[in-house]
Amino acid sequence: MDGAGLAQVRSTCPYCGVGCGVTLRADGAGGLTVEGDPDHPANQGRLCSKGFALGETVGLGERLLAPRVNGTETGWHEALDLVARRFADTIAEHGPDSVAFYVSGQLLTEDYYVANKLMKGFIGSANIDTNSRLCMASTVAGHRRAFGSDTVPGTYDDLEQADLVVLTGSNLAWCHPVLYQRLAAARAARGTKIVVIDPRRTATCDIADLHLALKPGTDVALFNGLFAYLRENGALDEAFILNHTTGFDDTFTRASADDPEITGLDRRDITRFYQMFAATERTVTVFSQGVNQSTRGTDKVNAILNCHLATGRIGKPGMGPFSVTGQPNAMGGRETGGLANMLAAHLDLESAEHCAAVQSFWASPRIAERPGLRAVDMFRAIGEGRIKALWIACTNPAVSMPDADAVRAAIRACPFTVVSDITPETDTARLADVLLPATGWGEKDGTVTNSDRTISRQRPALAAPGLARHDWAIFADVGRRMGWTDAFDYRSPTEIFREHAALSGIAGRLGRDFDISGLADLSDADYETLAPTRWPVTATRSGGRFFGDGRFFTPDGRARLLPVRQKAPAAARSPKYPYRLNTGRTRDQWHTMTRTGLAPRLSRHLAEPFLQIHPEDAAALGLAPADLARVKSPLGTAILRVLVSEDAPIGTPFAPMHWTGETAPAARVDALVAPANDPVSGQPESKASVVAIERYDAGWYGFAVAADKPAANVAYWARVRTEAGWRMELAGETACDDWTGFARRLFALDTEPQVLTDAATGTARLAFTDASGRLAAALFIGRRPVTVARDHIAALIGQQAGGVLAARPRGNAPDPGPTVCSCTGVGANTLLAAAHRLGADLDRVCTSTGAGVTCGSCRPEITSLIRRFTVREAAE
Ligand SMILES: Nc1nc2c(c(=O)[nH]1)N[C@H]1C(S)=C(S)[C@@H](COP(=O)(O)OP(=O)(O)OC[C@H]3O[C@@H](n4cnc5c(=O)[nH]c(N)nc54)[C@H](O)[C@@H]3O)O[C@H]1N2
Ligand SMILES: Nc1nc2c(c(=O)[nH]1)N[C@H]1C(S)=C(S)[C@@H](COP(=O)(O)OP(=O)(O)OC[C@H]3O[C@@H](n4cnc5c(=O)[nH]c(N)nc54)[C@H](O)[C@@H]3O)O[C@H]1N2
Ligand code: SF4
Ligand SMILES: [Mo]
Repeated sequence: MDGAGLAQVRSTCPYCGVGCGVTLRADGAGGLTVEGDPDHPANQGRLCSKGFALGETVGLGERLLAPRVNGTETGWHEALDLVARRFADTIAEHGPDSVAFYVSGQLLTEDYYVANKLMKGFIGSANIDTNSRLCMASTVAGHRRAFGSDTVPGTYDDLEQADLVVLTGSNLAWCHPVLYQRLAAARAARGTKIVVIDPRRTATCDIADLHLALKPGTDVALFNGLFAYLRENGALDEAFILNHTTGFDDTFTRASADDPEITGLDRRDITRFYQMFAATERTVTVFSQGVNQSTRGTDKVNAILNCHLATGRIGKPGMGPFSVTGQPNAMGGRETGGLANMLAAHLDLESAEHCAAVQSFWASPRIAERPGLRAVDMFRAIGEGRIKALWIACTNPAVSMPDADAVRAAIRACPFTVVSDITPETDTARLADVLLPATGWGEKDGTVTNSDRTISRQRPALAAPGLARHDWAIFADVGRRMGWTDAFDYRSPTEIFREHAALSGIAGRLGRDFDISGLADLSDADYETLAPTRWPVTATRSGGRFFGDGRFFTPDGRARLLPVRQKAPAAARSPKYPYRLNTGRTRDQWHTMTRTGLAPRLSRHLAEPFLQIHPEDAAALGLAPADLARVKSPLGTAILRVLVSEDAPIGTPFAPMHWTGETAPAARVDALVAPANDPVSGQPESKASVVAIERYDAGWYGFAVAADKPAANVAYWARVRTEAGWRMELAGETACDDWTGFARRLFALDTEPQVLTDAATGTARLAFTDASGRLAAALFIGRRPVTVARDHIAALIGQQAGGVLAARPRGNAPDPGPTVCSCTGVGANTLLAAAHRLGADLDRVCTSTGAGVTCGSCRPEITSLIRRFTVREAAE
């Protein structure tokens, strides 16, 4: 549709796997208003802070608008001829396994389908892997071991119909906020009991009846203990075990051998959890990256599945194991076979029958017959020169892969690297020989599948900018240029979707779970208006749950109970590396920040890379709040701001994964993470690397705000957008004797600043104004971390700001404190003042301040803020 169209378009949020429906309205000037779609089954109109801010992310300021070859803009013909030629030449010389694709769960199903078809069917290698290897691989492997298929049995409704919801390794409040809101509402309405299993106290714990802060990596022992307890207390479903499973005896013997003591939890808490589970038929266990991203990830998954299978609590209303997916199309990627060890349509690469069926359907010259390289091995092979041509699409591995410095070096050294992205300003895009401009969310047209198997349409509301093209069209064009003209002769995503659906019909006939053959004859108009649809969709069934009937996709139709053993994470703590580093997400940023980082309101919340560390660890290390810490692992180093908090367990600090060479180059946490993989799934252990921590004593600390993007070359900096421009934290080794010169370079300004210095304390404050006296930039320097009212100062850019160097809100206006509600910008101090006035009543505090009433994503934090405040007040 043309950008000028003002019609309402229904689409899907491009962030998490909840898959919320959105309604979009283009303003005709490139802008977009975004609202929750009241008719979408996933969210029924709700959105979280990230969804609400989508309109702020569609600007073209940082977009890649034309192909680039070696940094020079070219047309598509030149760029794609080069890509096709280099891939063909490399294959001719070194064979099909000398090339690789590394793709993403953020591609649409149609994009994924074409990329996978090109690699597995025509190039003839299975060297296509995806960032889902870092995300869902352990779940896929665990599902396949237990069910014989990668099937999510239940639906979101189960969370609302359950009487007990166990959340393990999932920070649902921040990572699947709308699902969390649905659960919180169900709890308020019907008293759902909630258990959170996470070493760290997270925002999700605010609705927990029980928080089990187990030692990292001990989930198998906890669930094995549960399995044994259920048996010993007669809580198993003997008939289900007898009729629908195999492996009970071995599993029970194995489970009984593990002692849940190893979790470090209080015996009474463990028993309470086991009693709740045993007593509650309607139990859902939600799991995510605390389970998957582990060298025992697949075993953790099976330990959970064992408990659900042995109680027969699967595939029935309000019960079942539930893997919540991270990316918007993690499921679609699995359906199209985007992983190096899968074939399309949930078919098996190991099965000659399946391979032959797919090859014949594609009429392809060959078909990959053995698994390709999995992400970590793929980048290792690239580093070793075994892969000589690489195409990365829709992911930023130079930041998000473990051992990220080595991955960056490998990509740089690869003889030929193609990157398809929406922006050239990523750590990975900067390494590309050929950079291809893809259309982004709001422009793309296709389908995604969310965590509960619901296929939804992403529809365009904006025109493709510049020369940007859809990812499927780029892959198909290269396929045609490599000589496979008929196989890649697609003119629309509809054609691809129909082909994908038809192939799934063959999979269905071969006894697979993924069958959407009922959609294979969709007309163009039907595809255009396709409403959210849960798979399977066949002539005989549509949507619903799997396995309630006790029939599984294994050869004998029975589910497998799997004996699994507790084992520690790969790296052991030592005197040299005495801490275990946990990593993950914050509420308002998405991965490497290429999109959420464009929305000023999302950068209000936790606007700097940080190390969340327990007060005892901080004291032992001599770290005070707002200090900088240097974190070292055997592989790399990072500098992070210290955030002292009892939420982090002793010995296990937490750091967010979001920061990059573009936003905080010293704070890329994956530079610290060891590439240790789960032996079954190949998923790396992103949450349990060992590190050493010390205070980083900078020679000086700085805070800057500016209308235009500032740029510095100092030991530490972190930069985010604000409504009026930018803000930046800085620190350097040696103090400078010419702060005016430094500030001019930082801001690229040559005017005379207003300067206030104090040689005795080492502070300097500089302000630049434009011709009409409005603040253009300001810099605050000190020998200790700078304490100024940051949000307040950031808001002064572009204003008449005479008093800026006073660095406090003017007059008697109170400092609002760090932002908690990003929708309205309400800060912690404002909320605490309201709680002081009104008491610890969440609704009253929210209503009076305006916080937490737009999207509600910050309500868990407000609850915890006012609760702690009242605890402190009571103690005083
Ligand atoms: N705001 C936001 N939301 C997102 C994303 C984002 O970038 N930002 N990304 C999306 C994606 S792709 C994904 S995969 C999901 C991830 O969603 P989640 O898995 O919920 O998020 P994480 O923060 O990675 O990790 C979850 C929790 O695992 C805990 N954990 C660490 N080690 C262990 C352990 O040994 N056992 C247990 N039980 N828990 C442990 C951590 O303390 C952490 O709180 O989020 C999706 N949603
Ligand atoms: N330490 C640590 N590391 C982790 C994790 C962790 O918990 N801890 N989590 C892991 C997990 S679960 C995940 S999913 C990964 C995520 O890691 P990545 O996939 O590397 O992160 P993103 O920032 O989502 O990267 C998406 C890229 O695609 C671009 N893009 C956006 N839309 C499009 C499009 O339509 N087409 C194209 N071609 N490009 C587009 C974006 O600009 C961006 O550069 O990180 C993993 N890494
Ligand atoms: S919960 Fe938030 S990020 Fe996830 S799909 Fe919904 S609006 Fe998007
Ligand atoms: Mo993920």
